[in-house]
Amino acid sequence: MSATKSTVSAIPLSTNKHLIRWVEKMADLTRPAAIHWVDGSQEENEALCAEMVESGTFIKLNQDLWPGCYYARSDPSDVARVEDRTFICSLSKESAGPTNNWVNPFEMRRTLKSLFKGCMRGRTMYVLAFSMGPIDSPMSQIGVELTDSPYVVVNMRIMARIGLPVLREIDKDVKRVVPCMHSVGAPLAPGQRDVPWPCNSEKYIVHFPETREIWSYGSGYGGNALLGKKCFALRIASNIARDEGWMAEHMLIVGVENPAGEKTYVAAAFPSACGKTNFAMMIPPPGFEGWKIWTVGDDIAWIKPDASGELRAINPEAGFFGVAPGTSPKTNPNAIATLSRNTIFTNVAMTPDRGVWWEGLTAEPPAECLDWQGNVWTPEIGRKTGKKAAHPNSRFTAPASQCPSIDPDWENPNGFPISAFIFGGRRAATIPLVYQAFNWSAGVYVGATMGSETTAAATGALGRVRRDPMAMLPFCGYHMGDYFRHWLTMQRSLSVTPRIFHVNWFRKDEAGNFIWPGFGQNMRVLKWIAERARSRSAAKETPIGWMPRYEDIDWNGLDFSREDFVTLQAFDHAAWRSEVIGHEELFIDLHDHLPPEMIYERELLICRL
Ligand code: TSX
Ligand code: MN
Repeated sequence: MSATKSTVSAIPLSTNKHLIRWVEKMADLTRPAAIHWVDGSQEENEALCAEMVESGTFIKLNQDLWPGCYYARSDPSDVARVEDRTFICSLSKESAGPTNNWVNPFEMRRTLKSLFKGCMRGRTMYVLAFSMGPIDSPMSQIGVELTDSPYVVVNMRIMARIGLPVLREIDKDVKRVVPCMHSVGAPLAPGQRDVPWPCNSEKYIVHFPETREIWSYGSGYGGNALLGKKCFALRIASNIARDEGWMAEHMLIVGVENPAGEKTYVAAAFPSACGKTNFAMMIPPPGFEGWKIWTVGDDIAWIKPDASGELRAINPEAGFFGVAPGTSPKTNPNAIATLSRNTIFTNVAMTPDRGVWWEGLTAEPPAECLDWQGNVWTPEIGRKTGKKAAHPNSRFTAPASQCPSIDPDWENPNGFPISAFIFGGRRAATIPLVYQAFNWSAGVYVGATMGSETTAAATGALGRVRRDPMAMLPFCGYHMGDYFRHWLTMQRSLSVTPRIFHVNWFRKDEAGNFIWPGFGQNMRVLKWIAERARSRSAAKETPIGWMPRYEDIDWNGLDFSREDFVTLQAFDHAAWRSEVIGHEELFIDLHDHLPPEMIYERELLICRL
């Protein structure tokens, strides 16, 4: 026992001896000034928010306009996930694969131990128990995050189920708990003034797949700090899922309801900047009266075969951590309604009446506001300097329960039957609006070779295709080749395999204009997909898969010519030949773990071209 330990006081809110012992051990390592077991209550949440207003981390927004809403500005250096500082520390480098950063786990443990030594001095350590998935779901998983960030606690309260009900579950000692250590890495000396957004320039986001542990140091932002999301629900869960025969996917889940009240659930994976959240909350266009899109999730799906061999999916999250810029009453009215109250905004701009604003929210920018760094911003300053008012990766953290399109049964512990998988990408050329893969392994090939064109110069040459298999490249916690194999193997435990589709809302004509109106009009594509999954809609066979003919799409309420549709769906042999060569880029890196099916599917595709 250390001498300083007496300064740490807390009454554990759990009877679980392993948990209590681990908390003690970690407090001994990190030396917080206090320990706070998070109960998850509203009173506690209000107290934490008030404390953060006091410390300058939060600004309370105008409660008449934005009830229950708070605003945070991060440190300018801590604005996004840090992929080059993200590590998969499996015992062998081989099992992490070439697309993950790997460090020997014993070496990494030594590094982390010295980083975390005393790193919470002067701060409170919060013991944050959370459940990914409804607490009563057999598919959900439990974690405990020890964090010195109250910002993390209040965000996690929106994004996951937290506090007493989860601790009661841990007391039962039946589910394994994933330990998650988090520190902003900014200890306070006695009397030292805190900053609004403490963090450290040295960052580590570390996963130990075998022992199922997460250690995160130096960042307070999003996926780096809300450890239930990308770190647990994708990187660690993908390892658990592979071992246990299920799937942890970077996918939205929606239900498509037809006028007869029949619901078809689909899961969809898109790389970033494709409008995944917009698609998850889509409103059917005029002409689709009686049709409804129900949102189950916008980011992550845990998918498991049930006793009858049907895949069922839950959304492990309880909120949306959405990109703000581009979100508007035009592009996503359901998101705007969701974030109208009880929402945390990070790195957006603030208007003089203590409201929020971001690029794209309104057609006209406010005459003046404070940008995401707190500096005065006007449209003229924006024009002259190119500076954005909101950071491009600014976020809203909003409760899923507030979404007007949330499925009434979204917390069903048994999840929803998945009839189709959709893969997508942002592609100006070559890739048609929609096609259906011939079968499961052809579909896995489609997912494994999907890619998107870069939209920001910072992420590489503009317009270059970056391969992002199943949108999992930054999130798969093991070898990508083994991940494709797991997808292929899943077929054996299924009585019916979901149909697999590929979509591209972003094809352009020769003049550089988008051919497809997108947004709500995507409903027409989704209807064709949902009916294909029920073997109701027709299609024609092409070298790349099944495609709708003009007459297979419901055009009610939209004036879209047969000619434009032909352009949108055009299949070009020469372009597809270079496309297949592009597929090789990632496959070469993965070659020694690449399932033979991927080679065979590629060969079959080449033969058909
Ligand atoms: O989210 C988008 N979706 C999916 C919606 C359900 N976006 C925004 C992407 C940025 C994250 C889209 N942008 C979509 C789309 O389907 N399509 C486009 C391209 C596009 C942009 C503007 C128009 C049309 C297409 N404007 C007009 O037609 C007026
Ligand atoms: Mn995501």
